[in-house]
Amino acid sequence: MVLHFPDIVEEARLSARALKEFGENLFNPTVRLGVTGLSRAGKTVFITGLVHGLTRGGRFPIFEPLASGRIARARLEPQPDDAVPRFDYENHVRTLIEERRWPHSTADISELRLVIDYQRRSGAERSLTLDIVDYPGEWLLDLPLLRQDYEQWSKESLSLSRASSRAPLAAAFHACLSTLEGTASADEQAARTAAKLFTDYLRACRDERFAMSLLPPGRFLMPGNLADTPALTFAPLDVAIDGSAPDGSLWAMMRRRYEAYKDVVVRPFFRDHFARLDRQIVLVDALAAFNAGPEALHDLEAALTGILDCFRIGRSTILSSLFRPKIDRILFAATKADHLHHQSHDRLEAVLRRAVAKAADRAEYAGAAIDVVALSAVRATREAQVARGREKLPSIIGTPAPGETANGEAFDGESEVATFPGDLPADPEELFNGGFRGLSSTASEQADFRFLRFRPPLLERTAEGEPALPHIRLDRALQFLIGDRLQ
Ligand SMILES: Nc1nc2c(ncn2[C@@H]2O[C@H](COP(=O)(O)OP(=O)(O)OP(=O)(O)O)[C@@H](O)[C@H]2O)c(=O)[nH]1
Ligand SMILES: [Mg+2]
Repeated sequence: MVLHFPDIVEEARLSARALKEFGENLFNPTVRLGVTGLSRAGKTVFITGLVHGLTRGGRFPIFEPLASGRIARARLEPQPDDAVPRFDYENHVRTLIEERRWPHSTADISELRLVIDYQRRSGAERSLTLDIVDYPGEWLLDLPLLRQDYEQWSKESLSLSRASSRAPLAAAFHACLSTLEGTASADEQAARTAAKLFTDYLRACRDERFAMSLLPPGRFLMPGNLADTPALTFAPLDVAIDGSAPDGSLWAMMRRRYEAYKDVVVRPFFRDHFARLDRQIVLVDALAAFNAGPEALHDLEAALTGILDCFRIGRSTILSSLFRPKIDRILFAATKADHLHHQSHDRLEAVLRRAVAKAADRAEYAGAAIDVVALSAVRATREAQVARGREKLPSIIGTPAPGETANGEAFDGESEVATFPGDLPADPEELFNGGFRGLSSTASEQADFRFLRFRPPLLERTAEGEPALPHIRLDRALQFLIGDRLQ
C-alpha cells in the first residue's frame, strides 16, 4: 500500500492522541460510543431515551447490570472535548415529555458524558465513563472517499446517477454535465452551477419518497459553515479514470477541490471522531426504506455495506496495529419498531440481518463483533387486538401528530387511533425482490407509502417526578454495547 504524506501526518497525530487516551483510560475507564445513522434515522431520540432510562433507572430487564441492581446511579458530567457542541439532552427531554413533540433535526456532531457508578460482580465499587457521540451517518459514508481519487469518484458517482432509479432525479445535472468539457479552462461559474445541480440531485435522492441512502459527499446536503466554500463547490465530470488533468482546466479545478474536501472535511472527521470510538451503533430507518420499495432497500443494503467497509478501512489503512481504530462492537438497529406490532419485531430484525449479512462477514473477520436489533427508543404506541368483523387484528394505538391524515381523515393531535400496521413478510427476501407492496394500512393505490407519525407518549407524573420513557429493546442494545464493561 502506498502511503501519502497527509496519511503519514495523520498517522502520527492519531498515534500521539491514542497514547494519551490510553494513559487516561487506565485510571478512568471510558467507553466512547458512536451513535450514527442517516438523517431522521432516530439518533437524537435514541440518545435521549437511553440517557433518560439510565439516569432515572428505567425498566431495562435485559440490561443485566441495571436489572440486577449493580448500578448505583448514572449522572451527567461535563464532556471532555471543548470544541464539540454538547448534546442538548435537557431540552430534548423537555420537548419529548412536556410538549409531547419529537426533537428538531440536528445536523451537527454533539457529545454527552455520562458516568455510571456500579458495583463489580466481585463487589468492588467502580465508575465507567460513557462518552456518547452523535454524528451524522452522512459523514461516515464519506470515509470511502479517502481511498478514491477524483477520477475514480467521478466514475463511480456518475454511474450511480445513471442507474435507472436515479437517472430521472439527475436529469438536470446530466444536461449540465453534457455541456462541460473537463479539459476546457477552469470556470468558477460552471463549477458553481454543476455543484448546485449535483447537490439538487443528491437532495432529491434523499427525499422521503425515495429514501435512498448512498449519497456522498455527505457535507453537500449539510454544509453548515462550509456552505459556498470551494471545498464544497465541485461535481463529478466525465473524465478518463487514468488521465491527468491539464493545468488550468476545469478538471484540475474540480480535482483540487475534491482533495480539499477530503482535507477539510473527511480527514478531520476521521482523526477527531471516528478513530477514537470504541463502540458503534448504526441506526437505520428500515421501515422508511421498506415503504419506498425494493430499490430503496437495495440502496440501504449498499449503504450498510459501505458503512461496514468504513470500519474495515480504518483498520487496514492505518500503519501501526497498536493505534488502529478500536471499534470492537457494532450494533445495527432498526429504529421506530413501535410502528409495528411486536409479532413483526423479529421479522424486522431478520430483514436488517439479511441486509448487513454479506458485509458483516467481512467485518467480523476484521475483529469486530456485530449484532442486529429492532428497537424503539421512545415508544409512542401501545398494542391491542382490534375486532374487524370476525377477525381480531393485532393493532397499535397511538396519538397521531396534528395534521397527519389517513383514509381522508385529518387528526387533531389529541385523539388516539388504533391502526393495523400490517405484517412484515416472514421471508425477508420478499422485501428485496419486490414481492412486498408496502406496509401502509390504506389501500395501495392511495397509500403514500409511509406511516402515521405518532406523538411521543403521554406520561403520568409520579411522586418521584416523571417516570422513565417506555421503549422497545433499548435494554438489549445497551447490554450488547456496554454490558461487558460493567462486569
Ligand atoms: N414512533 C417513533 N418515532 C420515532 C422514534 N425515534 C425517532 N422517531 C421519529 O423519527 C424522527 C427522527 O428522529 P431523530 O431522533 O430526530 O432522528 P435523527 O437521526 O437525530 O435525525 P437528524 O437530527 O435529522 O439527523 C422523529 O422526529 C420521530 O418522528 C421512536 O422510537 N418511535
Ligand atoms: Mg438528530
